[in-house]
Amino acid sequence: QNEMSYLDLCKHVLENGTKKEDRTGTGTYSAFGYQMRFNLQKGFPLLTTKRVPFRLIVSELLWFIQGDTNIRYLLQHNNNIWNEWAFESYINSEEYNGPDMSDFGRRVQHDPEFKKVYDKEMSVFKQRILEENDFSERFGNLGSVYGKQWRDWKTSRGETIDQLANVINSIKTNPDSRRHIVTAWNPEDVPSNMALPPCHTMFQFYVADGRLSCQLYQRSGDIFLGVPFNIASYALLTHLIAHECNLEVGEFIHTLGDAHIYGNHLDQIHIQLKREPRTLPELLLNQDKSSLFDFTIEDIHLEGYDPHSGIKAPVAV
Ligand code: DHF
Ligand code: TMP
Repeated sequence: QNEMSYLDLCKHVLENGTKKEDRTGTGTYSAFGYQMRFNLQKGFPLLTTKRVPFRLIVSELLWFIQGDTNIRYLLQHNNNIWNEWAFESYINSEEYNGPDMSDFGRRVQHDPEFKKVYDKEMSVFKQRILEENDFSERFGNLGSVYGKQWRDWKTSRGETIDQLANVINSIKTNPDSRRHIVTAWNPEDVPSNMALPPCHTMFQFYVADGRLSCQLYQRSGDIFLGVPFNIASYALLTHLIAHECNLEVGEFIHTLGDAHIYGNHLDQIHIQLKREPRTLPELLLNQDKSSLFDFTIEDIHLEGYDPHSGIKAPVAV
């Protein structure tokens, strides 16, 4: 069963992980180097041992595919998963003169009074991103993150490269190639030019027996919050590209560098590990669309998703 490979990852890190400090000051249990395989013929790998909000995964992936790096699109689709990283650059700017927001990610978890002030500032911030064009251009942009590197990689000669269009073209015209690669890791832009250096660093496609497979190298994986999103997101991308290239789907192979469970996610992970995985859902794509670039949220549906209840956890900023 596909979901077991995720649950095994959780167990592996609980049993073998090293207690390790991290950038966010939260503290993690971490292991280095781990690989999971998901057979996409055997259902769509959206976890059932907790509810994972698929609509957020769809809008985030379409945002990448469109080459967009501004959280305005996400907010328009009620997707708040990138807010903290845009907010961070706003409060560190000259323009911000509200209450002290330093270290907000940790303070909201322990200080209810501060949380009220933060929630208010965040809601004003979101409102302004949605309503004010110039504000959104200055503070909604996360920098040279995924969408930028996938669709609009800047070369030293001042040209741009559309890696995603190129890789689709190479899958169609030269399926046996060993060079179907997209990289989000641009050393020139790391770390100064972006909100968060890309976690999903590079991915490669592979065609055999009429099936398209994808392998992702993720340098850093937040096992409880980020990884379930990442699995579903790349599985969806593989389906969309297979659909455009008239191929069946093969496997999604997920290779992790620093695979970690945050210290404040342990209770959640233990709850999840006690649950019995259920049958995976199936993905339904609008058959009238063919190009990856034409897909909208309404063209992508899941059938038969019947997960256990959601489990809340704080995100480390
Ligand atoms: N930082 C950290 N520390 N971990 C991450 O996973 C992470 N992911 C980022 C950006 N920075 C990150 C982008 N992706 C959530 C999921 C993915 C994600 C960011 C946040 C998240 O909080 N998921 C919640 C539900 C959120 C909601 O419903 O709005 C979850 O329970 O899955
Ligand atoms: P880092 O840049 O210090 O590695 O912090 C990034 C954190 O975000 C780390 O916990 C991994 C997590 N993360 C994911 O797991 N998946 C994602 O897609 C993103 C953007 C981040």
